[in-house]
Order: sequence, then structure tokens, then C-alpha cells
Amino acid sequence: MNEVVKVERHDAIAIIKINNPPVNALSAAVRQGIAAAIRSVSADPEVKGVVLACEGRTFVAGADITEFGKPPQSPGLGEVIAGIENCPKPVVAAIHGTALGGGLELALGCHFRVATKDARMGLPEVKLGLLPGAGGTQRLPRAVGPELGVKMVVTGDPIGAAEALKNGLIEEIVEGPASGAEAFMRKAIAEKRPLRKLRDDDSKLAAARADRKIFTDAAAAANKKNRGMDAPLACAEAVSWTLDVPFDEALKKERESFVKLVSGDQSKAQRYAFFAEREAAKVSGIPDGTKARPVERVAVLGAGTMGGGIAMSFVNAGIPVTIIETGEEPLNRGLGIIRKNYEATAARGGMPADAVEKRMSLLMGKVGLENVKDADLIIEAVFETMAVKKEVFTALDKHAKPGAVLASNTSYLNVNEIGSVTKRPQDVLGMHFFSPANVMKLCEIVRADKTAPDALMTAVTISKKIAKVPAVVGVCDGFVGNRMLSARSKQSEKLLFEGALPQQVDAVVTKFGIPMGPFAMGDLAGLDIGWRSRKDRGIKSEIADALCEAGRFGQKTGKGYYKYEGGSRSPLSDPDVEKLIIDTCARLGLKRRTVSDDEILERMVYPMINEGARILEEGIAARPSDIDVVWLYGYGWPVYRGGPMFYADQVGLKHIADRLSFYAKQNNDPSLEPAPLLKRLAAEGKTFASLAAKAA
Ligand code: 3H9
Repeated sequence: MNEVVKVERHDAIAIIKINNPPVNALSAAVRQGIAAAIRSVSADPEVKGVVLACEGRTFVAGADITEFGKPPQSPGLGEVIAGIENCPKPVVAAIHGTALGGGLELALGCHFRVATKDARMGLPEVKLGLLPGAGGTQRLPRAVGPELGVKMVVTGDPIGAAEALKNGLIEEIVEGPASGAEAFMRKAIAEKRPLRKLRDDDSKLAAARADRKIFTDAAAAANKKNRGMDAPLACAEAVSWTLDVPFDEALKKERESFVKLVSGDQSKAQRYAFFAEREAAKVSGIPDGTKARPVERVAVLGAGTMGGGIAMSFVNAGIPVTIIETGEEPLNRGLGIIRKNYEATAARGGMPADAVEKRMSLLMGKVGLENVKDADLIIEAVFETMAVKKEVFTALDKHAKPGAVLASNTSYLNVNEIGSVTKRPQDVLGMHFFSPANVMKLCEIVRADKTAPDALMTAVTISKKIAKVPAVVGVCDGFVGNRMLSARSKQSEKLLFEGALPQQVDAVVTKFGIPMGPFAMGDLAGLDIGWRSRKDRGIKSEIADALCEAGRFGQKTGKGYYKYEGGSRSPLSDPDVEKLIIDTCARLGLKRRTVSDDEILERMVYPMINEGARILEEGIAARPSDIDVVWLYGYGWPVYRGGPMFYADQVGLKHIADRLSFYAKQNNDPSLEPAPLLKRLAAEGKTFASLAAKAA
């Protein structure tokens, strides 16, 4: 029909094949090709049945996201799907890989669906700040019932073939997708099976129509985790139309809702984040064709919280790990915690009970650094001081096999200096995981001056394999994430001296969408850590020091910037802290003022953006979007705000530069002066997005 959609004939069966690598997205050419193919097979008297299949690694994975926001091209996906549904010949979708979004909607327009056993099917539009816009909200609940339907649409999580079969989404599980679908079609023709148009099949809606609570309960459960996002609510509302709005009218309403969301800021940010994540995995500044070194066994040094979490991430991906400690006692404690974590997950239904032993069997505990000798990648998660790191890397140089990648999990130390104690600095880099390491998706990969391209590639590739999002950064104090965080921390502390209270600052930050404010986060991490480090460095922070002197170390002592009652982790405002802050200010002769929420937000976010600009200038991050990836996946930046650099572009760089200059003067704080790059872009009316990628 065209170069991306072809029709093959196997006597009376027509096979429509889509071939639009890499994921068979529904570009305009694909839509045109399918529509033409359906017209042609409909008109061909010799065709008795039709198979809709895909070449390559997957069935259609959705609409072509790159087309959103551009002028629409005919035919629309809804029109193509209506063409399939109204085709007088039976059409079966042959699903393999992932049938997602518009891809599943396309399959739902077919009269039948079959899938291979490892196929996954879902409507993930919500993750892009959208709702399914081509009938998915109306046809999926008719296929699987409104309870599962609303769950799938609101969470965007796909289901596997077995669940799809059980719930009526597919007719059969087949071996080869196209050949299995063809066999199914021959059977359907022989049995004269009536064409099942989901639009006309309300059988699964009856119970929820009689008792709406069935639906509202399922919708509420699915919507539980959504803070501040428009799309999940729109998704639930659209599915509710299956209960009381006629099909064609509901399609119109669905389309209107889609058009509204697709042009909104939240979806723009979420689509940006989708591509930013994929872009971050492309390492700039290394020769084309650089290959990762093979990694078959990993060693993790340290069985504490961090080491344990890192080890679990590898084991979860089926990669064997040797976890190494300095003695039996900490080793056994660490292994015991990992086992407990897995058992708790299994008890919650998060993994099958027999998976606990399987995973533990991939984990080998050893005492002594010499046990790194078989590992292709070694990650140290030991005490965070340069002296200890140097000692460990000196020993690693002695025991690691040639070519092994030696990674430090340091969160701020100089990786050049760490590598300098080895005779193989080309194999040394940073792999900075975030706590809890088995949960948090970010891995900041620190490229030292002498890191070899293939060592870097190894870290990036393995991070993806263990389902982390890699972001390559350069060496500086705190790298991208903690360096920007420290710009924010400086301001949050200052705000207390000027007149704000911890709960006010935290409320502004959480309202913005970041899960935890700086003070609640400090309480969680433990205030004594910073206190000790300040003492070592001879630095004072009057309020934080006074809290620690009063024994308020945070959650672990039940008191910090907040109080915690009855073992709860919920922070409660504490009048004693307010008094301590006011008294400290009085003692220092500081006059407190009312600080507005707007000022708090600007001072929490703009200095971070400013630091981000410096990071770009120095080439510590290659692209603004890499900085955003760090914040999205390591620090809980709300995805519907795209990341700090994306947010800056939305707000406008001139406004941000002006406000920073204002605060620099107000606070007599030159560190708040806009960075030269920010100033230049602001003066030129440009955005961060306008910057080309630079080598990290
Ligand atoms: C939708 O369907 C709306 C409809 O309801 C209504 C319309 C009216 N478009 O992720 P990977 C690119 S919304 C364009 O690395 P994997 C991706 O950028 C859509 N491009 O592979 C990358 O490019 P590059 C609903 C896309 O194997 C390359 O393909 N669907 C699209 O790890 C490989 O991707 C979704 O949200 C797309 N739809 O994972 C599904 N998808 O190589 C989104 C991918 O230049 N996609 N690309 O960096 C995914 O979740 C994953 O890509 C998938 C494969 C699981 C399919």
C-alpha cells in the first residue's frame, strides 16, 4: 500500500503488515497505509479474512509522539480504527512485543485479537499526560470490564498475555504472531464466527451500570497515587462515559479531552521527559560504535543500605553479585536485610514466593576484598571519605581482573583523585545510585578525565539493563544532583533566618510537586550527619546546630525540624522549634520578616536552575535534558513539570535572571547573581533547549 504498510495474500487471507521501525509507531504514513489496505481488502471479493500484523520487534507501540503538537495529518487514528471495525471481513490483530496506546486501540478496533505469550498490552497515554484518544477509553472497558479497564487507563500499566486472555482482551495465545493469527482466522471463518465489534458490545458494562460503586471504587483505587496531575482524572472520567454516554458521543468527548490535554503544559512536560530519558542514554563525545565490555558478574563492596540496594538491583535483573564486607557480622546482617526485603515484597504479592530463593541464590556473600577477582564490574559503596576510597581503590587495583570496570558510588567526591591511586584510571568511573538504590531509578554516571569510552559505555549499558536511567556527568563537587541540591539547601536555611518556618518552606515545595520538602528530608536523612561534618570543617549553622545540640537529630530521635509521635514518620510542626528559631534570630540580632510563598518558591527553584546553568557552562552535563533526567529520577521532581531546566524555559529565562539579580541584592549574596550562561540566554531571548549538546 506504501513503503511502511504492505498486504500479502495467503489465498483467502490477506495479511496487512506494518513495518515502521523501531516500534511501528502510527505515523501519518502508517495510518494512510492501513486505511488504504483496509479499503482494498474490503473491496476484494476473494479475501475472506484479514490479519493485521507487524514486522520487527513489536506490534504498534502507539501513536507517533513526535507528531503531537504539529498540524494534524489525515487520516486520524480514530478514522482508521473505524475503518477496521466497519470492515465487512473479519480482522484479527496479531500482537507480539508491546501493543501500547494507539497500538492497542488499533487492535481493539479489530474484531479479534491474538497475542504471543510474552506480549504486553496497555494504554500508557496517562504517563505522557494524556488519555487514549482513539477510542481506548470506550473499547477497552467493553473488552475487559470497567474495573480492570479503568485501572489500566488510569495507571497506564500494561498487562501480560495470560491476564489479557483471562479478561477477554485476546482470544488466544499463539506461537508466531502472524502465522498464529492466520490459523485463528481460518478457524473463525470455518466456524462462521460473527464479527465482534466492541463498540456494540455492552455485555461487560451491565453490572457497573446497575451499581456504579463498582466503577467508582475501582477508579478511586487507581487514582490514589496521583498528585497534581490532570491526566489521571481525565482518564477516569472518560472511562465513566462507558456507563452513561452513547458510544459515538463518548468518542467525541474523548477526542475533545485528548486535544485539551495534548496542548497543555503537563503533557508537554511529560512528553519531553520521555525523550529526555532516551536521549540521556546516548553518550556524547565518544567514538561511534564504542562497545560496552561484557558484564557477567558484579561485585559490590559494602553490605550496608546502599550496597545492599545496589546488589538487589543487579540480582533483580538476573545478574549474579558477590557482595563483599570486612567481616562476617556486617555481611550476615546485610544479607539478612536483603532477604527480609525480598520476603516482604513476596508477602505483598510484588513477586512470586519462590522468587525469593531464586534471587538470593544469585547473591554470594564474601569477606575480604580479594574476592573481587571474578567480577567484570566492581562498585564500591563504602564509607564516604577520600582516604577510605583511596585505600579501597588501591586494593582493587591489586585484586581486580584486567579490564574490570571499577566504579565508586561516591555522591560528591573527586573521581579523578580516586582513580589516580590505581594504575588503570581508564577503568575508573562513578556510578552514583540513589537511596533506596533498589527503588530509585537514577544512576549518575561520573566520567573522570581518564575514563575510557568503553568503560563509560559499560556503565551506561548495564544501568539500562538493571532498569535504571543513566545520566552521564562530569567530575565536580556533588556532580549534577547534589550540587544543585546544595544551592537549594543554602537558601532553605537562609529563609529560616529571614522569617520563614520549616513547615512553610516544606509546604511550598510539596505543593510544587516535589514529594518532600528540604526540612522533612533533613529529618529523614539525619541532622547529625551535617552537624558532624560542619564541626570537622569548622563551619557554623546556628539553627541546625542548636537543634542538634538539643538532641534533635530528626526522625531517628523522634524530633528534628519537626516532631514525630508514636513512631510515626509524619512530620508535625513543633512550637519548640519555632521558639528555637525565633530565639536564635534574636540572639544574632536578626530582624525577622514575613516571607511570601512566592519568594520561597523562587528561592527554592531559581538558584538550582542557576547552578544548572553553571553545570552546563562547565560541561559537567552535556545537555539541559540530562540535568532534568537527574532531577526527575533521582530527586522526585514532578514529571508534569519536566525538570528544572525545562521548567526554567517555561517560566522564561529573563524572568528568572531578573529575580535572581533581585535576590542577590536583597540578600547581599553574590552566589545568587545569574550565571553568565543564564544571563546570555536571557538577554538573547533564548531557552536552555536551544543549546546544542556539548561533551560531558
Ligand atoms: C498514543 O498512542 C495516543 C493515542 O491514544 C491517541 C492518538 C490520537 N512515538 O523506548 P525505546 C522511539 S500516545 C515515537 O528506547 P525500548 C524512542 O524515542 C503513545 N517514537 O525502546 C526511541 O527513539 P531513539 C502511547 C517512539 O525497547 C525508539 O523509539 N505509547 C515511540 O526500551 C526506541 O524506544 C507509548 O507511550 C512513539 N510512540 O521500549 C509507548 N515509542 O532510538 C511509548 C518509542 O531515537 N514507548 N519511540 O531514542 C515505549 O514505552 C517504549 O518505547 C517501548 C519500547 C516499550 C515501546
